[in-house]
Amino acid sequence: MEEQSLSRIVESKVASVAITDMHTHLFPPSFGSLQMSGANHVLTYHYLIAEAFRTGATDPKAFWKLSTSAQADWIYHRLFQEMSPLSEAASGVVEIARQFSVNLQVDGLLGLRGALSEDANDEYIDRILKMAGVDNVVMTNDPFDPVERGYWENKTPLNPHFVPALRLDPLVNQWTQAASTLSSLGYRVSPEFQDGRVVEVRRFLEDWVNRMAPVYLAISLPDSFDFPDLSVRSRLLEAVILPLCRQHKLPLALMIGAKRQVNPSLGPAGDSTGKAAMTPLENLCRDFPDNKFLVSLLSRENQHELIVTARKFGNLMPFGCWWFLNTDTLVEEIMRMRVELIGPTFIAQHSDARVLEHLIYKWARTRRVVARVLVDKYQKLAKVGWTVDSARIEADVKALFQQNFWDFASR
Ligand code: HDL
Ligand code: ZN
Repeated sequence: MEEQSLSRIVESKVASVAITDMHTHLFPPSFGSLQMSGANHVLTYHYLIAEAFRTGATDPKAFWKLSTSAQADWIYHRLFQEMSPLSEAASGVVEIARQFSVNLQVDGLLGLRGALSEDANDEYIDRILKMAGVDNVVMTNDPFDPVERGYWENKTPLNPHFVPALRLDPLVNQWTQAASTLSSLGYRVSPEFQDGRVVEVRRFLEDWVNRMAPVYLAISLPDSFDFPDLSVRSRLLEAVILPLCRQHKLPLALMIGAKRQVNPSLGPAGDSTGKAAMTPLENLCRDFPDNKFLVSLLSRENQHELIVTARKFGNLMPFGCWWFLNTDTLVEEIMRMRVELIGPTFIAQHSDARVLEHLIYKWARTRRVVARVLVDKYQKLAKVGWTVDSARIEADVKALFQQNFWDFASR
């Protein structure tokens, strides 16, 4: 197949592949107050808040007192009117606007507010998913959030495109507060973690696995994460979480390297990144061979060693270019490293979208970058006489954007 048609086929397969977005913070319309969409939420994405605060000119306390609409106005003024929206997140807003035939430079924020919808219904959801080419979004479901807990306890119906994932950060990272929440919910645990009460923590998790039917369990971990050690976290992992995942054949997603609240005045924008050690991950993958680990690391400096570790352990599935890594430059760098070291055996990306319309630019970008890398790799193969047909390219692309995830989850 000559070079031109090869790249045309690769580009069209990547452009058309239906995506499973395996980590987002999105919610269906039935989860009311938790569902985020519309121009004000697009503009007050915490990525843009952090960037706008860099321009100075406001006291964080004053900003947080503003309405979402006033916050959006200020961010728009600082990042779009007083400078060019060159960053990944700012240019993403321009790309969202264009998909809605809004020319921000002419129609302004008012035009975007008129085109997007803050009160998304299932029809709007379907429209955006179609624009982004996404057929499933995996949520981040936190039973320790009283608002979200209420929706689950009331058996709130789920739009079928939304897939639950049970997130356990409070249990694993803030045991003392989690223990008092569990006690208030009728689970007999105490702030001093006693191995004897492990059964009650297990009962709590079993209840939520039955209530949510999650596709995986997930925890984010600091850059300082160690395992094994004498921490409550290690004991919960070993005595409760890993056995439960094995029994239900559920992967455990480990998102490692988040340094929470390095600047609390920025609120949700106040987290940063730190390089994690790989030994804890090696210990987990080696000592728990019947557990499946979906892994994403936040530090760019961890990416190469994560892929090497994935070469050592088939029960480690690297996924996505997380948060500060979701930029054209770093997605390309990480995609190339992964293909070159482990072939098409990983999960190319997740959006981490918090606002529905974010899906549009995040996936358009990823598709463009992944297509560029794959064209290069297939052309290199062709130069040494290996030919691929359209069906094989389609299968490789589908593996990277959804099949590797579902196969790993159901393994
Ligand atoms: O812990 C996480 O799941 C992170 O993705 C955080 O939610 C982070 O604030 C984020 O939105 N990253 O994109
Ligand atoms: Zn996230």
